[in-house]
Amino acid sequence: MAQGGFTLPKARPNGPPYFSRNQISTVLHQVAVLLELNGANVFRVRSYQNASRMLGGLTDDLGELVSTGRLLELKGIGKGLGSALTQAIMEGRWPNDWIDLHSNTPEGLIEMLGIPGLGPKRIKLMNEELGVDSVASLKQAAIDDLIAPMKGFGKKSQQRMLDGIELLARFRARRRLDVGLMYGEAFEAKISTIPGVVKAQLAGSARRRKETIGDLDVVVAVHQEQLEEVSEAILSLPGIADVKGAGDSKISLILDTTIFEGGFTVGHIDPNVLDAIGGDDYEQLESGGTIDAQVRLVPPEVFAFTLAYFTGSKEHNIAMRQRAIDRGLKLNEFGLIPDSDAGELKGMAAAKFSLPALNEHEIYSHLDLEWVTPELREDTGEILAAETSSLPQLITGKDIRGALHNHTTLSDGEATLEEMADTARKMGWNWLGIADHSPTLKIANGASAEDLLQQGETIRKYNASWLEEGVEFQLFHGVESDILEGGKLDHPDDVLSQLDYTVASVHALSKWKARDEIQNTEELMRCIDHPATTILGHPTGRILQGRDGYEVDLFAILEHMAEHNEEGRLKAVELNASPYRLDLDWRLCKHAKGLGVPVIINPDAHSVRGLADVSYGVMAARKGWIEPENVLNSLSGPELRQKLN
Ligand code: DGT
Ligand code: CA
Ligand code: CA
Ligand code: ZN
Repeated sequence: MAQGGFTLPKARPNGPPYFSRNQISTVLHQVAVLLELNGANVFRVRSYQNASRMLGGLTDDLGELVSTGRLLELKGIGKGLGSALTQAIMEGRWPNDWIDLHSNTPEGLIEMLGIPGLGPKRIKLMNEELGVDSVASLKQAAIDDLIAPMKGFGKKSQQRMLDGIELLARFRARRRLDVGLMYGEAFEAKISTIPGVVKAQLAGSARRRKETIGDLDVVVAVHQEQLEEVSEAILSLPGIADVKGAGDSKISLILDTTIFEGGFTVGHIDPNVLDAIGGDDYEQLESGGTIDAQVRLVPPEVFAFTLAYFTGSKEHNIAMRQRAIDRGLKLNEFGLIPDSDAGELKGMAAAKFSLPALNEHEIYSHLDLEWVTPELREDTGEILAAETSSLPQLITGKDIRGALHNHTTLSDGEATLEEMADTARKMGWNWLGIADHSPTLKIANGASAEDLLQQGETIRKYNASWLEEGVEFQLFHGVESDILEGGKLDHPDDVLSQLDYTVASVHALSKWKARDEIQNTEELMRCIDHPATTILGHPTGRILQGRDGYEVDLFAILEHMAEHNEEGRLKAVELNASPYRLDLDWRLCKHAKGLGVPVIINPDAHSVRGLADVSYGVMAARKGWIEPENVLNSLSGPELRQKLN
């Protein structure tokens, strides 16, 4: 029972104190919630809540607090609670009534706590009056319109529950790449430091840099004689909400945010995006989330095979296995085994006869292939390319010299023009483009033409003084114009013509989603035809885990853009690098590349920190076979200026 991370943490091996202050504070909060679910007296519930808050805010050493007796002197810690905490901290044992509360509360009720905006009091009420005892039965009750008539509920809160259930399901099923990588890298790092671990590496979709991650797969090399110790050490790592299964060579578990020592926070999110992923509830959803992880423990000589297998994709594996079969070999997670040797043997027994491979390069080489970088392993032509020495020379973070879609305090950014420029220079960039929102987008504080042109003056002034000082850095001045009715841009032509470039983006999603593919495609094409349009911003408007984009025929759009480029008019497609978007999708990058439509990887930064999001765009671009010459980001400032003119 560990829905939503409602578990009692295991005592760490070398206490006291056997638990951290964070753990104690979390458990007190959980107990309060469980008490409330079970209809306990409000004063009792409140005393646990208060104690949780108070201990969470202390900086004192827990062991000292107990041994000096100061714990009992704290306001709000009564005798009963004091001795319960003393036992937990000094002996590593949770009080029996807390254990009972955790194991006797129906799982379905705890599961419901994960629904944004729903607390224990209302869950209890609905349980008593409607017999609702799980997320599924709550959903049915809402659909049947049984919740709205209840006192203190109403239509609006019923609808909000339905929306919350849908969001929760989405966040439970998959996590965005940035979140998945945070968990994966933290977990990989923790396993790597366990004595006896030769090597630990993240595999699966996280290693392939897919835009969302189902579960984490980690492969660990360990000598057989240390297997047991290492397994035990993994199972007692912090951040494990529950263990689903633990065998000799495979551990399945659920991780929660306690894996992050510095806590888990979400940074500034642009309101447009936030709206699609739960608004005010988003932080609760994300930080209350969990992610499954599967760990495979194998001997060091098998490691490369297991890593390759669990990196996938399944489709890539199938193609690789077929290639092995064609050569009289059997490829699996244990080895690459000649048919003649393995006979009837299976698994690790057959692996003894495997061709050796110290790393993945050697596996590919046994099959007459160049090593394929994990991002490309989707069976979309990479095996043929690896056979014929024609794998792309993929873009890396070092190739990025600047980006064109960034916001400042002139619209909805958090940082000034100066701060953004300064950070870009410190990142080693050669140039930076500023494209604040246009007037129609009120929610993003779109700037007036006058303010925009004023910003241009400032930019020219900085550029002139950098030129004079011999600083190899320059700013480009653009706008992120809303695409209005009929594919029109949001400023008059005489304003647009004074800018270096225009990023044209759709923001009025509901209108675009209400129309069909043909209409949307036509409007976008009309907008692209506008002489001022340089870049098509976040081309589908999708928000990962939030909403699908509007319907549009991007193949037709890219072909249309290709025609413009052939005739010498620069029309670039944005790969919006925000991990919430990653739009253009990597699956279409290869198509843009084939058509000769330049791609621009844009962080869509709303803060100085946001500039670093460009790295997620690079991941997606790599996955889409993009090489440095396919993007505008690899140009030097002077080269880009020439191209924009
Ligand atoms: P995810 O977790 O849904 O984001 O995607 P993956 O790719 O991480 O998939 P997962 O976790 O189910 O399995 C990890 C890798 O293991 C997968 O990419 C390829 C390999 N694998 C799993 N099942 C099969 C299978 O039935 N056949 C083959 N050939 N490979 C498999
Ligand atoms: Ca996976
Ligand atoms: Ca898996
Ligand atoms: Zn923007």
